Amino acid sequence: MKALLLIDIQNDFIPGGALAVPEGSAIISIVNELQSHFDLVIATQDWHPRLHKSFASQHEGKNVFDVTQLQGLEQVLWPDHCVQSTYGAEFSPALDMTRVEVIFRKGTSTEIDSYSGFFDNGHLKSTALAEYLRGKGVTDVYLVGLAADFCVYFTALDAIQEGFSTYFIEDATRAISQEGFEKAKRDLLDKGGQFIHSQSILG
Ligand code: VGL
Ligand code: ZN
Repeated sequence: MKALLLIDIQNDFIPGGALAVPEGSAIISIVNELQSHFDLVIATQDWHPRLHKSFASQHEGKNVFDVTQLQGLEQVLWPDHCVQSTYGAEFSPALDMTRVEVIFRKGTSTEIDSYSGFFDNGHLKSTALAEYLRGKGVTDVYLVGLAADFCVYFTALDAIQEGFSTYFIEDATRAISQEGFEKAKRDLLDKGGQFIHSQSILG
């Protein structure tokens, strides 16, 4: 069983949004086309409380994109984004959601960030995504969405660690930093992740 995971395709990560990923909207038509080629489609949604500690606005004297410590972990400080029940947190209106069976929300604890769809950044709490996928008989996980160097990367890392055959559909993702993405890609390849192009699925 093959599952397609749509990672954080939300207004705030698309040009015009609070934490826009360059060319973020370019992936959406590909993602929409890919969906019918999978047994199961799920989505993740970055879903932060208004005063989330990953926001630079919550740290006096700090600026957006500064790096600090949070819960003993290195933390990039982001612009306020994906605040629960705001337009920025909604899925892009261009994204086809009709085949999405379930939405896993993440980043809901104020004190810790959560890039992966499986766990928070400290691996303290699980979202139960792995159990959900195994319960559906999923063996292969295909990843698309935003951002390639953060939430897609960390979701892929956990997918590999959870024992799923993990495929990163490179042209259906975009990164915040190209340099960060190259590093993430090397790491995933080292760990057994596979990088493919949507063409190999769409034909
Ligand atoms: C993300 C930074 C902060 C992402 C989420 O979806 O990649 N990046 N929150
Ligand atoms: Zn976030």
